[in-house]
Formats: sequence, structure tokens, C-alpha cells
Amino acid sequence: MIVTAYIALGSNRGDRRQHLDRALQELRDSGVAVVTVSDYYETEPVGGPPGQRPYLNAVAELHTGLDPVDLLHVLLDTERRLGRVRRKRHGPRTIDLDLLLYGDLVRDQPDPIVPHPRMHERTFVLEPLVEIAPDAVHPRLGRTAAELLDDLNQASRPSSYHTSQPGAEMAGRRIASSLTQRRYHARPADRELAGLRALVTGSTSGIGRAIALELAAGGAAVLVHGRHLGPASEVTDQIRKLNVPTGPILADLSVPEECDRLVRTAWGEGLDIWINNAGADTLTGAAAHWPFARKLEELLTVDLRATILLSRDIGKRMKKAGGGVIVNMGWDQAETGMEGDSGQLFAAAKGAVMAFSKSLALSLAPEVRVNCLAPGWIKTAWGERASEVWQERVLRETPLQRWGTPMDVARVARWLVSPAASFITGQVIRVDGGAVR
Ligand code: PH2
Ligand code: MG
Ligand code: MG
Repeated sequence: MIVTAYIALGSNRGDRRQHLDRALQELRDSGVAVVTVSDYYETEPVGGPPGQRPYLNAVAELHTGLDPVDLLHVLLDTERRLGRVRRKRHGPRTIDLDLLLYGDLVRDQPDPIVPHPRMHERTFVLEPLVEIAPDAVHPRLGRTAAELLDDLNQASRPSSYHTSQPGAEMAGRRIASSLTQRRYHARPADRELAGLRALVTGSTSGIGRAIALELAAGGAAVLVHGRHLGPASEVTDQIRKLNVPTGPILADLSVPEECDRLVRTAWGEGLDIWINNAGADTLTGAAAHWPFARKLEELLTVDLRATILLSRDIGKRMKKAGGGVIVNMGWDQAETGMEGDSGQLFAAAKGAVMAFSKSLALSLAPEVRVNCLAPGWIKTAWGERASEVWQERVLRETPLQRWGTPMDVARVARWLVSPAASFITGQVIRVDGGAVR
């Protein structure tokens, strides 16, 4: 006899989406028919130790010939194959599979107790269940899933739509921990990064700032890195208006110890997205007049060495945690060549970043994706003041006939870190208005 059963899925460690995807695939491979799956819901943790990451929850409808005891064994086996180790009750888990309903069976002794003894108290179970089976009946309570959710919402006005703001702006550990203790919104469709934590180096201006704002618009919590609190605070103020947690972290990336500290401080309970955007500006201000050797040293120290040190450190942590995305910043003309001092300087630093990114991608696969953006002529501080001759040259060299904007790059970064790009790693993606040489 084939029975309709419903299970709840939950994950709050590593690549949560992938854990849910894989659990469903494993169930199919075990011969269980997975008939319907709800959306994945971003939910704040209920119970358990403080400071846990939010869960991704879903409900699936199964058709199975297994009896409830055997079905439970399949669920537990699947959890084990996905690497779940049972530690603390309600502690962080890679995957949790709970049997909710098994036809209209009522079974009081473990294991399993059906219906699941706490399902009617949990929004993170009832919301996805109502999405796929509003009329499924809880045989003990004699109420449908939709009615149970109504009951629950009557009993407690939803606090789950409240976002707590992080406290005072300060560099350092406090910011990191305040980020991890926020509550999360349910995930609307246009907030594809909700529940993810990101850091963007050099995000006080230009392309980095645009990326930080764009990731925040996608729902990610974003740490802003810079060297000075003033400009960093301006960006965190903007991010806060997008209703996501944020905070500044200050560090001088030309100093390896500061790179170490930045990663340690930002990591907190885990980071999902790391963007190495910071680069030395050798084009404007006093640096424009530095001798070639000094510019070279500065670019190799910040653009190259810091990118390598930071992404090795964060990459190792992400791989161990089971997931993450790194994006580095290259330059389109590193591949094609550009005459002059600046061409040589950027080619040396950014070409190396692009080459390094591919090897790092191989080292960190399959858990962590690493890609590199290679912007072309983007109008930042230098472009604003460039001479007529340069303005004309940029248009001549850009088939799409305009300067790129920081937002042009940021939108690609947002896509690249999102689940939509989950099959993309080791790539250099030019964002340059069509220049092909
Ligand atoms: N599971 C728990 C404890 N708390 N909170 C959320 N948001 N989602 C869960 O799946 C969950 C939980 C124990 O299984
Ligand atoms: Mg559970
Ligand atoms: Mg369980």
C-alpha cells in the first residue's frame, strides 16, 4: 500500500540550500517518491544555543510503500550520509529530517511518534506545509494544516518579521557577534541572499561600495571593510536602510597581521560570501606622483598579497564549514595588454589575481566557489576626472559606447554569489561593455 507522508527538512550549517537539495535527491535514490517540495524558507532558529545561524526549512510530500519505522530509518540514514553528527539537542545541524504525517496514522510510541509531537507549534514547519498541502489533516487534532497555522498565528502575533538592528558601530568582534544574533526575515523572492553573511573589502567607495549595497539589497548581512571609520560608517548607514545587519571593520591590508585579524573578526559564526575588492589607488592623489617601483610595491602588497592571504584563510574556513563563495577582482586588460606604466602595473597585479583565483577554485572545490571579476573602463574616482582624450579613448575601446558604472559590476557580483550561479567556479568574468581584445 502506498501512503502519503510529509517530512520537514531543516539545515543551518554550511551550504544549507545544497544540503536540502541533496537530502531530497538521496531520498529519491533510496526509492522514496518525492512528489512535491515547498519553497525553501529562511527562518530564525527556535530554541537551541544562542547565536545560531538561521535555518533553511522546507516540507516535502512523499509517496512510499515503507512502514513508518522503515521510513524513519531511511530518513536517519540520509541524515548520516549527509554528514550529520548528533551533538547537542537543537544545536546547529547540516540536515534534519523529521517525519510529520504518515497518512492518517496516530502512533504514540517512539520511534517515530506520528504526527510529529511539536509540528503544530512550529511556524517553520506549518508555513511550508500549508504551501503544498493546506488541507492535510492532523489526525490527532482533527485540524488541517491551514487551520493549525491560523491557530498558531492567533496565539502569537508573528515576531518573526521583526529585524533587530545591530548595536553601536564599532570595529571588531562586537560587530561580528551582533550580526550573528539578529533575527531574519522570511525570504521574499527578490532577497535571494537573505540569511547569508558577506564581507566586502575596500567597500567604503567605488566598486566595493556598490557591491556592498547590492548584496545588502539582495538581503545579505554585509560587513563593510575600510581603513577609516568615517567613510565606512557612511556605507553602513546606507546599508542599514535596506533592513539588513551591517557593521564596519577597519584594517590596513598592506599588513599581513591585519589581514589575519580581519578574517578572524569577521568570521564570527561563519561567513558565506567574501569579496576581495580592495586595491591600492595609484592613480589619484599623492600616489599618482609616486615612482614606478613604489606603485608596483603598493599594488603587489594590497591587490595581490592581501587577496591571496585573505582568500586562503577565509577559504579554508569556508571549506571546513561546508560552503562559501569568494570573488576576487581582476582587470580585463590584464589579458590583452595595455601600453604604459599603468598598464604594466595593473597587468602584473591583476593578472596574478586572475591566475591565482583559478588555482584557488580548484583547491577549494567542491565546497567553496571562487571566481574573479575583470572590470573594464568603470567610472570611479579616476574616471570622473580623466581628460577629454581619455574620455574619447574609453568610448572607442568600449563597444557598448559608455563608461561602465560601479553598479554594472555590483550586479554581476550579486548574481555570482547567489545560488543562481551555483555551477560557476574558477572563472574570470569580464564586465567591460564588450571589449574583446
Ligand atoms: N529545528 C530544531 C530547533 N529549531 N528552528 C528553525 N527555525 N528551524 C528548524 O528546523 C529547527 C529550529 C530542532 O529540530
Ligand atoms: Mg527537527
Ligand atoms: Mg530531527
